[in-house]
Amino acid sequence: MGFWDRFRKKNKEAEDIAENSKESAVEQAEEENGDSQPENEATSCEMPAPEAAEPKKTAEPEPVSMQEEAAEPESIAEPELAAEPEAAAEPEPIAEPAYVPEPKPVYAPEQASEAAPEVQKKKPGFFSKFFNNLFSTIDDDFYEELEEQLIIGDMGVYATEELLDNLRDDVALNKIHNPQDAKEFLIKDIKRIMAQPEGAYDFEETNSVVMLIGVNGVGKTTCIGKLASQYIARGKKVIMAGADTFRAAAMDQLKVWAERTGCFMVSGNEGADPGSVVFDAAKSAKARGADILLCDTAGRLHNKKNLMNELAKLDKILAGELGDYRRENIIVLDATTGQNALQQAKEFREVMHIDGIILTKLDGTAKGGIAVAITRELGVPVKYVGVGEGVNDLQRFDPDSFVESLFAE
Ligand SMILES: Nc1nc2c(ncn2[C@@H]2O[C@H](COP(=O)(O)OP(=O)(O)O)[C@@H](O)[C@H]2O)c(=O)[nH]1
Ligand SMILES: [Mg+2]
Repeated sequence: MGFWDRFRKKNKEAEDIAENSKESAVEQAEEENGDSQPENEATSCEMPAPEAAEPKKTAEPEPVSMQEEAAEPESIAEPELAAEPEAAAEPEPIAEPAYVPEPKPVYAPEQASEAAPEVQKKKPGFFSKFFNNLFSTIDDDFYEELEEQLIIGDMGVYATEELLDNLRDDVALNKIHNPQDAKEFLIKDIKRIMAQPEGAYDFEETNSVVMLIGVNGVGKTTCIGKLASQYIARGKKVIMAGADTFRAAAMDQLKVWAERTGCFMVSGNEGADPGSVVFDAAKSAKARGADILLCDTAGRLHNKKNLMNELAKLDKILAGELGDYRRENIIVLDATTGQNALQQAKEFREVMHIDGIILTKLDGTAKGGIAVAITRELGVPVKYVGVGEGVNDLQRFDPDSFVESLFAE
């Protein structure tokens, strides 16, 4: 059986397993929730207590808690949405050959400000071994093996084919015989795919509302906290909207970040209509003259259209209430989930415009290729990468150093 046959067979098996586990997760959640409906409670605005840990300079002396009138009580949150089907382990689509390098972080996190930033340890990139040890010349075996490595490294089918086609052209045109020279062309071509569009971060310099979407566990809430910290440190007035009202724990988690960063947060009680929370947050943002409104959302079942519609509703409310704010919808994807992350992005994109990607947990995988696959297939730029759980572990995406880290020796 050829490589592609094996690849397709494995993919099919993986899809079947994922589909079965999603269905059973939904069924289980429905059983657990039964018919009980959560109360539709009024949305409240809360301000972290002034003694919050690590208050940043822009913390406002607001009242600890103040009630605001809830927006038109809309249909209550559907309890079964809180299921987390993504927890089902998605098997790796391809068996890895023996020489695949040990998984090591692909993107060395920047040191926190206390540490010396120059002492960044270079880790071997996912493709370093391939170019170092295996081939001394460029022949059919070289291309075949490179293709397999690019796929295993999560580059995706489209990017892999495009990169190989371009490489063959470059090799012929420049009469290259040495794989090391081919590597340089390959690096250059991946950098081309990953180049940031102009104005990728313009939203940070104007009034804007940034909504983070993505399935459960990818790191949305954590990213809201990290972003708030960065923006507040830059003197911006930030408000958080806790629109993940499906679980009380989700609100508590965001509250911790609000307290840590000294950020004003609008939230609802468990089961409250997320639309009401977002509506109130938008009103607060206007009333308080916020620079940036950060909206946390629930991690929904990405394959359920009706659930996506809920997100689309939030999108519309924000557009209606904050027409003069710039809109930035960012999908948060977990780099360790490989091709599954690409699939999630495609499904979310069906219901709303996506302006950027935050790729989290790059510290937990050696395969950064998923960033290339997503950018190539969706044409959406990666704007930030998560490289750890700490408040400083979110970096602006730097395409050049990212691509070089994939090939670093
Ligand atoms: N190692 C690592 N863990 C992360 C990163 N981002 C988030 N996490 C962790 O992932 C888990 C889920 O994050 P959370 O923000 O609750 O995800 P959400 O369900 O999308 O809101 C938490 O334990 C986070 O600390 C990252 O970049 N690296
Ligand atoms: Mg969350």
